[in-house]
Amino acid sequence: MRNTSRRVVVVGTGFVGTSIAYAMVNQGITNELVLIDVNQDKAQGEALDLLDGIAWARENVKIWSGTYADCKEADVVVITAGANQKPGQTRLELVDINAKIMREIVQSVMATGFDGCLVIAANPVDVLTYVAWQTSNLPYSRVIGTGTTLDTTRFRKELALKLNIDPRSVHGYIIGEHGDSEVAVWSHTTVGAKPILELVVNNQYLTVDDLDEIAEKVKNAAYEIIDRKQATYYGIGLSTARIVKAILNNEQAILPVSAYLDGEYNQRDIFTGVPAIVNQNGVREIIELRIDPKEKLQFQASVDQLRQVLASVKS
Ligand code: 6V0
Repeated sequence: MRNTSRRVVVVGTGFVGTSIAYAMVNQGITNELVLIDVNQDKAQGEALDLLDGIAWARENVKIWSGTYADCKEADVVVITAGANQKPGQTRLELVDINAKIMREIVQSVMATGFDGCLVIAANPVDVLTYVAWQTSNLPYSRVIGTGTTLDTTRFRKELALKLNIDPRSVHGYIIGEHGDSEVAVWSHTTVGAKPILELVVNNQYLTVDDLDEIAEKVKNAAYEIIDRKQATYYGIGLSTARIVKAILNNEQAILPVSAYLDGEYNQRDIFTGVPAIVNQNGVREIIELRIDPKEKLQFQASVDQLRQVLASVKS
């Protein structure tokens, strides 16, 4: 009989790791879920708590708190372990401590013979995805950062609220750094199939000021939430679950993940958020949008910013 298990290991069972786990159980994305944390009691408690609802879940899921040995048979290992932003702190400021944690974890995962996809959510996610790839020796296509998936859902939601349209009917991407230098790609944003820039003509539905305001709101969303509740996790929980689902189901879905650029967008040797086709082998292909000159400059500035931070941790 064909082995039908779909095993996902989540490393780091804090706010983000548990939200990803909960989203996956809720949506029946996986049927084997392993939780690992340096704080074993926490991982154990979270596994027990998640299991308590299993009779009402969409499908049966085996959930346990495990060890790195469980990664050997995993299809996807999601890494969320690391410090999170404190009020006022940028994502890039987390780099030193989290790069060290990332290297340790990826070494432990790879030592088992793991041969699936790594999905990185810890921040600064673009830089840490590079660190994870470098440490893993996996092909770059199999190392994926959550990138701007969260920023993109925030973007679609803000536009949707403004226009009173279902966010799932609003299409567009935030690209570049998951952070302060991210870029809203207005030139390729549509509502239904209608280009958003047509909606600002005559200011009928939106004004140019509205667009600027929305981009700023999306960029600052995490700060607004962290100021009020010290962490953000539901949005990234759903965003990461979406990526894992695309991998496990071999979906060929287009998602704005942090992917390795090898000439696309005129960039090489960097991971950053760009729309990419995701399937069971990770990133199949990067979608290269013909972004406008202003967006190109913004994207370049975002990548430059990432390169600077990456240089400080690259081994
Ligand atoms: P948290 O609630 O402090 O959880 C972190 C967990 O990692 C804790 O349970 C730790 O015990 C554990 N941990 C630390 N070191 C290790 C280790 N070496 N091995 C195993 N486990 C370890 O933080 P939270 O869950 O809120 O955030 C985790 C990371 O996600 C942070 O870097 C956030 O900045 C990042 N986020 C990323 C987002 C994205 O869009 N990619 C969004 C939100 C947060």
